Amino acid sequence: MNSENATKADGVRERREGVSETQTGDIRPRAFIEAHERLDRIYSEILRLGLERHIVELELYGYTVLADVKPIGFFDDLRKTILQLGVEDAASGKKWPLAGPDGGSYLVPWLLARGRIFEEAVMAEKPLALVSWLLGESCQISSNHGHVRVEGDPPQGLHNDAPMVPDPVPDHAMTCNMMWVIDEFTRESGATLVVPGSHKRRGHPNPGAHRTTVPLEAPKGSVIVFSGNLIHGAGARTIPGERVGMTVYFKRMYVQPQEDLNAVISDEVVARNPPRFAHLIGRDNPYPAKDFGFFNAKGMKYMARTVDSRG
Ligand SMILES: O=C(O)CCC(=O)C(=O)O
Ligand SMILES: [Fe+2]
Repeated sequence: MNSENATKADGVRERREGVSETQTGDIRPRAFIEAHERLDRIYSEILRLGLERHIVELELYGYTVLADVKPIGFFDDLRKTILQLGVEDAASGKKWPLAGPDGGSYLVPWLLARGRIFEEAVMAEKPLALVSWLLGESCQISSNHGHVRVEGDPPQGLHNDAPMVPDPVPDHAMTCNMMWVIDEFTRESGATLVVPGSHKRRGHPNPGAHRTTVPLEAPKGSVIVFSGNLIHGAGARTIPGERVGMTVYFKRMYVQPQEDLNAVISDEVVARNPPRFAHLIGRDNPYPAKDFGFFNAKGMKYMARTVDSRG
């Protein structure tokens, strides 16, 4: 390319990427600087909240257990609310069995659209900082479920949370979960079973993987965060009573959500929450385009290039 062409090409690039040399003396494209500012914010949050140990655990094992996320009374309220919504689902013929028609375990879906307490849970700063570490600041909520497991049902099949993605799944997580431990997780109570380190395997489980699992034991009041690449599944409960867990399932922006929460959460609910809530539920998604337009411009900031998978 001759120098005249090079200058022209630079001019085009500057207009497209918003080079900001004249304002700051920093010649990097603005979109590139903004992508790094997003990383800086993730880093500052980890340090501010003292979560460094949890980052090491996520890296080594693919999961980590957080304490002191909310007062224990908050977990009691979650339990009461989830069980009440389960009763309402059953009454209206919408109970979602988790272990076939003869099993007693069930799912309580769409929680984020069904009570203010769930809005508070999804915005809890410690688990959200770890989710942002795994998926980047642009991540969104895919679904929010109560998982009620009772004695007598078989364990859930082992899986990763990358359904429909062929092996090898990407090195980085495309999804991850907060698992709110509303009742103590022990082997007997039906704790989630995991294969530590399997998030590095980049694949769906092999036959026989169940022999390599350990229960994710955690006291009531914990929040477990785990990579969507981790091999896991709910364990079998072998004692009376119910194990209530709650997942907030997160995804990268380009993954389809399990629940179209954006369609059912009102503007009033969005307005009473921190600004990030709107993005988390998909208010500013660039796609799908609406009203015969090309894209929603509010979401375009996340489409800039980055050198990091969190960008
Ligand atoms: O309930 C659990 O322990 C795990 C649930 C789970 O992994 C899922 O539903 O994908
Ligand atoms: Fe799962």
